[in-house]
Amino acid sequence: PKPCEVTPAIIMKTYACQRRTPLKHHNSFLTEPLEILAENAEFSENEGRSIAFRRSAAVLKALPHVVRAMDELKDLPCLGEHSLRVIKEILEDGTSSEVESTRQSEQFQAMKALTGVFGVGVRTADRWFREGLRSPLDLIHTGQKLNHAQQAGVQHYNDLNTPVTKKEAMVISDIVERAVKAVLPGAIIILTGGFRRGKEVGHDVDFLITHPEEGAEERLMPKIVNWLEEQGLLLYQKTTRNSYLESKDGPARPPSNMDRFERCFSIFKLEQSKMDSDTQVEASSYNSSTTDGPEERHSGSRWRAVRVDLVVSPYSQFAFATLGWTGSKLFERELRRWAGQEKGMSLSSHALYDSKQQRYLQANSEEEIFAHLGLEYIPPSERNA
Ligand code: TTP
Ligand code: MN
Ligand code: MN
Ligand code: MN
Repeated sequence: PKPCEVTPAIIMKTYACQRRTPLKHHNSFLTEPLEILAENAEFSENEGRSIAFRRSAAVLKALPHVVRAMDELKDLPCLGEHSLRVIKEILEDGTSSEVESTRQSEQFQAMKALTGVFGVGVRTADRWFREGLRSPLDLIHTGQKLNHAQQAGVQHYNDLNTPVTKKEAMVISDIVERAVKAVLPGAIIILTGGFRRGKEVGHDVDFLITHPEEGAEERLMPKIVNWLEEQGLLLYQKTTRNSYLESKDGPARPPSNMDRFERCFSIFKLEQSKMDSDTQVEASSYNSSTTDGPEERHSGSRWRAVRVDLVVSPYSQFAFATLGWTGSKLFERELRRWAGQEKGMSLSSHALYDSKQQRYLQANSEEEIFAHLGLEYIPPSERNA
């Protein structure tokens, strides 16, 4: 080694969409605790606080080395006083007392369990918590009034809280392809969400569907859903119509980060192959002991419930939809913040509007969208902020 070699300074950009964030990084021992605090802030509907912790964690995920001392952090953006305090405690003591007491708290654990029910958001979980409920079983025992989604969520609680593997995602991809090809030949289907970013497991499987002939994709979802239902592949589905076409202001900025595509939140009934079932017998028999119907488990066919999101986009919006549905959620949020604050533009999963030029900027690929935004292209595998 040369005698006067210096460690080059790490240049850490402020927005997560300006940085490469790989899936596997070096600082989980810091990011996981910070994300516990972020999650806890979400449970108390303190969004600002939650975002601050998530931004701190994202900076540490982008570092090319393990953090060992506080002075390594002095030139990094986004690290607020509270996050720094937590990091310092972990570096010195191995754990943070605030994080550990949060993890142990009855409220955190109950909120985690209750929001873990498909169809239950923070508001509902919080109301139940204040009424003394702590777990999905309490919902059954106290005879809570549940909507259809929540009923399915309770019924398949264990399955839906068992991570979906890449292998299962591939089996579901094949099914979705068969369904879509059967009802609209020539359609294009891509896997989005965490699996597109290279994750090994996910909480669901996300798909985006389009057709090169603009308009051919209209009202496609009910046909896909019918096909799947005829094959007995769906345990639950809720289809929402495209509200973008129908909004009277045309393709103006959608009010929130919720997009308006035709979409389907569903639960698939995934048959488990002989090979898999040999290794999963134990897992599914203890699964069935709580909420999943035991009679179904004993009937010979082994299956499990998996959450699947289907989204249909017109071809002209496909690049925006692909970018918007690939995530991560923080990466998406940062892209929109960058567009608004730094570029005077408005980005959604439908379009990019340039306020200065007062016009929409077209794009046929994600690369073109990054270019419009003046950002270096970040591939999906590096969007794991
Ligand atoms: P998720 O499926 O919630 O998250 P994920 O796939 O990144 O992680 P996991 O493995 O836990 O499933 O969302 C995927 C992307 O879809 C996310 O970037 C945000 C986007 N999205 C929308 O654009 N609109 C929505 O209404 C929802 C729910 C998600
Ligand atoms: Mn590395
Ligand atoms: Mn997902
Ligand atoms: Mn999803």
